[in-house]
Amino acid sequence: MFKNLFKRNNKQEELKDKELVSEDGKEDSLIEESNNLKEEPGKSKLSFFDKLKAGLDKTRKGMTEKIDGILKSYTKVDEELFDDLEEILVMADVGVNTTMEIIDRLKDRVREEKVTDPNGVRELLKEEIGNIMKESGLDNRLQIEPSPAVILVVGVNGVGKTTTIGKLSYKLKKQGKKVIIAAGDTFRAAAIEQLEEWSKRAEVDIVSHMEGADPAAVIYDGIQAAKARKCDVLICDTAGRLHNKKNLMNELNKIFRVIEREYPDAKREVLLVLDATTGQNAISQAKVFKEVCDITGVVLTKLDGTAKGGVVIALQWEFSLPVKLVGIGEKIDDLQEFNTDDFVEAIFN
Ligand SMILES: Nc1nc2c(ncn2[C@@H]2O[C@H](COP(=O)(O)OP(=O)(O)OP(=O)(O)O)[C@@H](O)[C@H]2O)c(=O)[nH]1
Ligand SMILES: [Mg+2]
Repeated sequence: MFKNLFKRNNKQEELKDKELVSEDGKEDSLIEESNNLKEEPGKSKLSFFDKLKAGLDKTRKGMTEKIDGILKSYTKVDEELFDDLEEILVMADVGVNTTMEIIDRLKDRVREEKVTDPNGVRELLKEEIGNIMKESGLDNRLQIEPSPAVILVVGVNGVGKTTTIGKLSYKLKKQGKKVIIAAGDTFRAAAIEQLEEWSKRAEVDIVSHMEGADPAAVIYDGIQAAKARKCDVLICDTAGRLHNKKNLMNELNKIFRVIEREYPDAKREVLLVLDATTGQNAISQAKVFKEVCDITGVVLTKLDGTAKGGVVIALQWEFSLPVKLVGIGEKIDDLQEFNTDDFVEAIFN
């Protein structure tokens, strides 16, 4: 009965081998195409929800529209229908375990509510996806009140950490917060310059050292500057190019120790940035980072360029990681706070 799932599972095992390797640029053409739909910051006529919907367009096409097609092609609710739904969810990167759980619950609901018309299954599926995402009682809001707060941004290279920091600085500044950023990715000069560019665009202060400097020393200076300038939020970039888990753990632990010692009263967020276009690879990265440090939330970027948005469901249910922000484009205002109800509405409506 799970023949399709097992086929898919092998593919996922292959992807797991690529842990900590991002697939940067994989769906570039899709990203470009989708970004052309966006308007300039400040001139956007789209509402928050319309923008989210546009950002999830490919996921809706890859998942919900296929579900609708399948439901239309059946005249009764049978085992084969559930198998087809299962396959669509797995292909949309909902993940095998999460998909099986959703389908089991769906079957229970169909039985309990004596649903015989395939069209009746849609609403139940939507509800069960929402339920499973909210089940562990995750709080999707950034915990940065009361001030001060420090946000450490981690993730493998190319996932969108620096871009997210730029967008988030802009967002928080617009909300009236005083923001400062620390260029903790000292791996290459270009990374520091890129963050400096974002600090200009968002009009927030930045603390940086030279290429090759100790990241923990940059964060230390960032903390001193945040205190002296009475900033509400300090956002720290980190390097994505740490080749193995041990290096990653050492570097992050050093940074955590500095924060612990120098800024013990600051609220703390450790945001793991994952690239939605990498689907199951993002899941593998979440596993590795969860082992290395206490991730408090996920930023899922590049949702605009992928049909694999179903990965959000697995992150929240299987890994108990609240998705706090989603990236839906490359522009400064293409970052949104994540909310499960809006997500489910956006893909099902
Ligand atoms: N379409 C789209 N592109 C994004 C999004 N977020 C980031 N990007 C693009 O992804 C690419 C990589 O982003 P960076 O912010 O440099 O990624 P990083 O994680 O800092 O990478 P390293 O510094 O190399 O570790 C850039 O071209 C960004 O414009 C998003 O939400 N949507
Ligand atoms: Mg970067």
